[in-house]
Amino acid sequence: MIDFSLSAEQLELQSMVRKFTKAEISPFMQQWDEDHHFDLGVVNKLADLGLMGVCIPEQYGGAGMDYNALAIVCEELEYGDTAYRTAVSVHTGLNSMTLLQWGSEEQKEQYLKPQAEGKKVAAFGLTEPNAGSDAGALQTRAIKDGDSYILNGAKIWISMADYADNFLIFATVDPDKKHRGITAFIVEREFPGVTTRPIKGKLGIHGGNTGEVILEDVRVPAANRLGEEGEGFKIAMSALDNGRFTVAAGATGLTRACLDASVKYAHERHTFGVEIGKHQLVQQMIAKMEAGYQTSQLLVYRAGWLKNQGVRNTRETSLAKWISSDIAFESASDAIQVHGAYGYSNEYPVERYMRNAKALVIYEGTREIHTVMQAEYALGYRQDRPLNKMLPAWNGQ
Ligand code: COS
Repeated sequence: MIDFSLSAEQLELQSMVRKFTKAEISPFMQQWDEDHHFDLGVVNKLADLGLMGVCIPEQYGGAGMDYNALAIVCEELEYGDTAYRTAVSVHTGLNSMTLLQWGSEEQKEQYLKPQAEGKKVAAFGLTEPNAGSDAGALQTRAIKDGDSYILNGAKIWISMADYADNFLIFATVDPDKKHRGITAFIVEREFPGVTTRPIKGKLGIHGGNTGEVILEDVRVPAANRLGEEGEGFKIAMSALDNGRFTVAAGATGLTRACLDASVKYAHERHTFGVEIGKHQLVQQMIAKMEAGYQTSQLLVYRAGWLKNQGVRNTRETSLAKWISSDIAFESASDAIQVHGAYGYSNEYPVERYMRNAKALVIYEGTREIHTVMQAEYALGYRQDRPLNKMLPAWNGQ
């Protein structure tokens, strides 16, 4: 049976987050973007509404909803701005869901629960100055010392670096082992030797925080190792299966924002004696946004449906991320075109949408990485096998 309807609970969630975005994000966003201001108050309000752990089971402090509920949250938030969806992506998608999948009961109690309750903010530290797409080449070192590890290295392009309480940090215990030496650690900001600093001069997401995380002789208890030594690359990739899902879901929201802004403007603006929506070349751009929005949403919900079943979805998630982020960028570019010269100024939000959309095409796997992955799946060079620890299926109603 195929069911395309949202449940009553999902519809309620959608309406709640839509209202939240309309009241708490959209009215302020142009100014925040101009001022490069990230508002932690928004995250605290999201936490109060249970939205920082929407798909984490109730026993670990979450709202216990399904994985497509997370997609709904991401779509609605990114309709307001990419910054707040990104906060949820790193906190829930990349960090908390990874603790749910790979953590011990003690780690879930100590770290997952306060994160899902929104009492602690979490981020994800994989990328390094010399290891982006080639994540297996990371150089941050972890050296075992008694009952702890000493971490040294630097992470870059870390969303929420300056606000996170907890980081999931990937380091190698043996560089000769390449990706099989990579190991995951839960690192608290409070651990001596952890410092962060913001990255300036970004093209977009001016209203969000992106930074560096520097680790200097950081002593991490062995109890904070997530999974086994050498299991970190798999953990990072499985985290990306969830992070990419949230990016794809956010991209649908951005595309919808482009569509709505363009439709509104197409009714308001008149040229050659008619509103511009009557011109077929404007209609073509609007039709493409509509088709792109529907396509993205179908790909996202299919990936979410697979997550709900507890099966591997790397292939489907990668496809959703690739296509939805490309569509968001093209939609934003077309939305500017529909607005003409006005679209080129920050009097309208569409120039912000385009600057933000470019990030989606780059982070959590560039367009090129996903293109290659899809080709490899099609050619039979890449296959998805079940993992020893899968993201738990959703068993609720
Ligand atoms: N979940 C769990 N394990 C996974 C996995 C996943 N989604 N994807 C791969 N693995 C495992 C593989 O099974 C393989 O295990 P073995 O060593 O036991 O065989 C191992 O990880 C290596 O995987 P693979 O052979 O696919 O690695 P490749 O080097 O071919 O490709 C790519 C890796 C390029 C796909 C990967 O490095 C990648 O996704 N890079 C982009 C990184 C990224 O998105 N960075 C953004 C960070 S957040 S801004």
